[in-house]
Amino acid sequence: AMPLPELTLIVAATSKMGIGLRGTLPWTGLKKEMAYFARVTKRAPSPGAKNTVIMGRKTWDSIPPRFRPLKERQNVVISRSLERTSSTESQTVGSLPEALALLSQQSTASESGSKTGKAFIIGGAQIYEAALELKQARRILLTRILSDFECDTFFPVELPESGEKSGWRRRGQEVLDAWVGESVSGEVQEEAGTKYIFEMWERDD
Ligand code: FOL
Repeated sequence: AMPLPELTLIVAATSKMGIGLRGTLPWTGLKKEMAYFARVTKRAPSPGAKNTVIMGRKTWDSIPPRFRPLKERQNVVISRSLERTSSTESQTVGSLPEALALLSQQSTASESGSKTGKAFIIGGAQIYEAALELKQARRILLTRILSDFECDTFFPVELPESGEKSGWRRRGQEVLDAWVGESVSGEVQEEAGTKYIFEMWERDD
Protein backbone atom coordinates (compact mmCIF):
# COMPACT_ATOMS: atom_id res chain seq x y z
CA ALA A 1 0.00 0.00 0.00
CA MET A 2 1.23 3.43 -0.95
CA PRO A 3 0.89 6.35 1.45
CA LEU A 4 -1.49 9.01 0.14
CA PRO A 5 0.48 11.89 -1.30
CA GLU A 6 0.57 14.81 1.11
CA LEU A 7 -1.13 17.99 -0.09
CA THR A 8 -0.13 21.54 0.77
CA LEU A 9 -2.55 24.39 0.22
CA ILE A 10 -0.90 27.67 -0.73
CA VAL A 11 -2.93 30.86 -0.51
CA ALA A 12 -2.76 34.57 0.14
CA ALA A 13 -5.73 35.84 2.17
CA THR A 14 -6.86 38.93 4.04
CA SER A 15 -7.63 38.82 7.77
CA LYS A 16 -11.22 38.01 6.80
CA MET A 17 -9.84 35.20 4.60
CA GLY A 18 -10.69 37.02 1.37
CA ILE A 19 -8.83 35.56 -1.60
CA GLY A 20 -10.55 36.81 -4.74
CA LEU A 21 -12.66 39.47 -6.38
CA ARG A 22 -14.48 39.11 -9.71
CA GLY A 23 -12.32 36.27 -10.96
CA THR A 24 -8.97 37.68 -9.99
CA LEU A 25 -6.85 38.53 -6.96
CA PRO A 26 -8.27 41.38 -4.81
CA TRP A 27 -4.95 43.25 -4.82
CA THR A 28 -2.37 44.29 -7.37
CA GLY A 29 1.33 44.94 -7.12
CA LEU A 30 2.34 42.26 -4.62
CA LYS A 31 5.19 41.18 -6.88
CA LYS A 32 7.45 39.79 -4.18
CA GLU A 33 4.56 37.88 -2.69
CA MET A 34 3.85 36.35 -6.11
CA ALA A 35 7.58 35.64 -6.49
CA TYR A 36 7.44 33.74 -3.18
CA PHE A 37 4.51 31.68 -4.52
CA ALA A 38 6.46 30.92 -7.70
CA ARG A 39 9.72 29.99 -5.88
CA VAL A 40 8.04 27.82 -3.29
CA THR A 41 5.86 25.94 -5.77
CA LYS A 42 8.81 25.41 -8.14
CA ARG A 43 11.39 24.22 -5.63
CA ALA A 44 11.44 20.43 -5.75
CA PRO A 45 12.50 18.33 -2.77
CA SER A 46 15.13 16.43 -4.75
CA PRO A 47 17.12 16.99 -7.93
CA GLY A 48 15.29 15.79 -11.01
CA ALA A 49 11.89 15.97 -9.36
CA LYS A 50 9.07 18.27 -10.44
CA ASN A 51 6.31 19.64 -8.23
CA THR A 52 2.63 19.58 -9.17
CA VAL A 53 0.20 22.49 -8.89
CA ILE A 54 -3.48 21.51 -8.77
CA MET A 55 -6.05 24.20 -9.48
CA GLY A 56 -9.65 24.75 -10.47
CA ARG A 57 -10.63 25.95 -13.92
CA LYS A 58 -11.48 29.47 -12.67
CA THR A 59 -8.00 29.83 -11.17
CA TRP A 60 -6.48 28.61 -14.45
CA ASP A 61 -8.50 31.29 -16.28
CA SER A 62 -7.28 33.92 -13.79
CA ILE A 63 -3.60 33.30 -14.56
CA PRO A 64 -2.28 35.67 -17.23
CA PRO A 65 -1.98 33.57 -20.42
CA ARG A 66 1.72 34.37 -20.70
CA PHE A 67 2.33 32.70 -17.33
CA ARG A 68 0.40 29.50 -17.93
CA PRO A 69 0.92 26.69 -17.69
CA LEU A 70 2.95 27.72 -14.63
CA LYS A 71 6.47 26.93 -15.74
CA GLU A 72 8.72 24.28 -14.18
CA ARG A 73 5.68 22.70 -12.52
CA GLN A 74 3.27 19.98 -13.56
CA ASN A 75 -0.09 21.78 -13.94
CA VAL A 76 -3.31 19.88 -13.21
CA VAL A 77 -6.57 21.72 -13.92
CA ILE A 78 -9.90 20.50 -12.57
CA SER A 79 -12.94 21.13 -14.75
CA ARG A 80 -16.31 19.45 -15.17
CA SER A 81 -16.75 20.91 -18.65
CA LEU A 82 -13.37 21.24 -20.34
CA GLU A 83 -12.40 18.22 -22.36
CA ARG A 84 -9.82 16.05 -20.65
CA THR A 85 -6.49 16.95 -22.17
CA SER A 86 -2.96 15.91 -21.47
CA SER A 87 0.34 17.43 -22.50
CA THR A 88 3.78 17.39 -20.93
CA GLU A 89 3.21 20.49 -18.81
CA SER A 90 -0.50 20.45 -18.11
CA GLN A 91 -3.50 18.20 -17.97
CA THR A 92 -7.19 18.65 -17.32
CA VAL A 93 -9.20 16.23 -15.19
CA GLY A 94 -12.82 16.13 -14.06
CA SER A 95 -12.48 16.10 -10.27
CA LEU A 96 -10.08 16.40 -7.35
CA PRO A 97 -10.07 12.61 -6.84
CA GLU A 98 -9.00 12.24 -10.48
CA ALA A 99 -6.22 14.76 -9.92
CA LEU A 100 -5.04 12.76 -6.91
CA ALA A 101 -5.21 9.51 -8.86
CA LEU A 102 -2.90 11.14 -11.37
CA LEU A 103 -0.48 12.06 -8.58
CA SER A 104 -0.38 8.49 -7.29
CA GLN A 105 0.25 7.22 -10.80
CA GLN A 106 3.05 9.73 -11.34
CA SER A 107 4.69 8.90 -8.04
CA THR A 108 4.55 5.14 -8.60
CA ALA A 109 6.18 5.34 -11.94
CA SER A 110 9.55 6.40 -13.06
CA GLU A 111 7.21 6.09 -16.03
CA SER A 112 6.80 9.88 -16.31
CA GLY A 113 10.56 10.30 -16.82
CA SER A 114 10.74 12.92 -14.08
CA LYS A 115 10.10 12.19 -10.43
CA THR A 116 7.09 13.66 -8.63
CA GLY A 117 7.93 16.28 -6.06
CA LYS A 118 5.59 18.17 -3.79
CA ALA A 119 1.89 18.63 -4.56
CA PHE A 120 0.28 22.04 -4.07
CA ILE A 121 -3.38 23.01 -4.15
CA ILE A 122 -3.38 26.56 -5.51
CA GLY A 123 -7.12 27.26 -5.44
CA GLY A 124 -9.64 28.61 -5.78
CA ALA A 125 -12.24 28.44 -3.04
CA GLN A 126 -14.11 25.42 -4.41
CA ILE A 127 -10.93 23.40 -4.79
CA TYR A 128 -9.55 24.45 -1.39
CA GLU A 129 -12.86 23.41 0.16
CA ALA A 130 -12.75 19.98 -1.48
CA ALA A 131 -9.10 19.51 -0.53
CA LEU A 132 -9.71 20.46 3.11
CA GLU A 133 -12.09 17.52 3.38
CA LEU A 134 -9.12 15.22 2.84
CA LYS A 135 -6.89 14.10 5.68
CA GLN A 136 -3.88 14.22 3.40
CA ALA A 137 -4.26 18.02 3.18
CA ARG A 138 -2.10 18.61 6.25
CA ARG A 139 -0.43 21.95 5.59
CA ILE A 140 -1.35 25.50 4.64
CA LEU A 141 1.20 28.03 3.44
CA LEU A 142 -0.75 31.18 4.19
CA THR A 143 0.31 34.67 3.33
CA ARG A 144 -1.74 36.83 5.63
CA ILE A 145 -2.53 40.13 3.96
CA LEU A 146 -2.87 42.69 6.72
CA SER A 147 -4.89 45.26 4.76
CA ASP A 148 -8.55 44.94 3.98
CA PHE A 149 -9.55 44.49 0.35
CA GLU A 150 -12.99 44.03 -1.13
CA CYS A 151 -13.41 40.30 -1.78
CA ASP A 152 -16.18 38.06 -3.08
CA THR A 153 -14.34 34.77 -2.61
CA PHE A 154 -13.03 33.37 0.67
CA PHE A 155 -10.61 30.73 1.87
CA PRO A 156 -12.92 28.22 3.58
CA VAL A 157 -10.98 27.54 6.77
CA GLU A 158 -11.09 28.88 10.31
CA LEU A 159 -7.67 29.14 11.87
CA PRO A 160 -7.58 29.50 15.64
CA GLU A 161 -6.27 32.48 17.58
CA SER A 162 -3.38 31.44 19.81
CA GLY A 163 -4.62 29.44 22.75
CA GLU A 164 -7.77 28.20 21.02
CA LYS A 165 -8.18 24.53 20.40
CA SER A 166 -8.55 23.45 16.80
CA GLY A 167 -6.97 20.99 14.42
CA TRP A 168 -4.75 23.67 12.89
CA ARG A 169 -1.51 24.77 14.57
CA ARG A 170 0.75 27.59 13.49
CA ARG A 171 4.32 26.40 13.04
CA GLY A 172 7.44 28.42 13.70
CA GLN A 173 9.68 30.07 11.14
CA GLU A 174 12.29 27.26 11.40
CA VAL A 175 9.70 24.66 10.43
CA LEU A 176 8.50 26.87 7.57
CA ASP A 177 12.09 27.41 6.35
CA ALA A 178 12.89 23.72 6.47
CA TRP A 179 9.79 22.76 4.55
CA VAL A 180 10.00 25.39 1.80
CA GLY A 181 13.79 25.12 1.52
CA GLU A 182 14.66 28.77 2.02
CA SER A 183 14.93 31.28 4.83
CA VAL A 184 11.56 33.01 4.98
CA SER A 185 11.35 36.31 6.79
CA GLY A 186 9.22 36.28 9.92
CA GLU A 187 8.90 40.05 9.77
CA VAL A 188 5.97 41.99 8.42
CA GLN A 189 6.56 42.60 4.70
CA GLU A 190 5.35 45.70 2.90
CA GLU A 191 4.79 46.13 -0.80
CA ALA A 192 2.64 48.61 -2.72
CA GLY A 193 1.41 50.00 0.60
CA THR A 194 0.19 46.57 1.73
CA LYS A 195 1.58 44.72 4.71
CA TYR A 196 1.66 40.94 4.88
CA ILE A 197 3.30 38.03 6.68
CA PHE A 198 4.27 34.50 5.65
CA GLU A 199 2.77 31.75 7.81
CA MET A 200 2.65 27.97 7.91
CA TRP A 201 -0.15 25.95 9.52
CA GLU A 202 -0.32 22.19 9.99
CA ARG A 203 -2.76 19.66 11.34
CA ASP A 204 -2.23 16.04 12.33
CA ASP A 205 -3.68 13.37 10.09
N1 FOL B 1 -0.58 31.89 -3.01
C1 FOL B 1 0.07 33.02 -2.68
N2 FOL B 1 0.86 33.01 -1.61
N3 FOL B 1 -0.05 34.12 -3.41
C2 FOL B 1 -0.82 34.14 -4.53
O1 FOL B 1 -0.91 35.19 -5.18
C3 FOL B 1 -1.51 32.97 -4.92
N4 FOL B 1 -2.28 32.94 -6.05
C4 FOL B 1 -2.89 31.81 -6.37
C5 FOL B 1 -2.75 30.69 -5.55
N5 FOL B 1 -2.01 30.72 -4.45
C6 FOL B 1 -1.36 31.84 -4.12
C7 FOL B 1 -3.74 31.73 -7.59
N6 FOL B 1 -3.55 32.81 -8.53
C8 FOL B 1 -0.18 33.31 -10.92
C9 FOL B 1 -1.26 34.17 -11.05
C10 FOL B 1 -2.37 33.99 -10.24
C11 FOL B 1 -2.43 32.95 -9.32
C12 FOL B 1 -1.33 32.10 -9.20
C13 FOL B 1 -0.21 32.29 -10.01
C14 FOL B 1 1.02 33.51 -11.78
O2 FOL B 1 0.98 34.16 -12.81
N7 FOL B 1 2.17 32.97 -11.34
C15 FOL B 1 3.47 33.02 -12.04
C16 FOL B 1 4.31 34.18 -11.57
C17 FOL B 1 4.12 35.35 -12.43
C18 FOL B 1 5.00 36.53 -11.99
O3 FOL B 1 6.22 36.35 -11.83
O4 FOL B 1 4.44 37.60 -11.79
C19 FOL B 1 4.26 31.76 -11.64
O5 FOL B 1 5.17 31.42 -12.39
O6 FOL B 1 3.96 31.19 -10.60
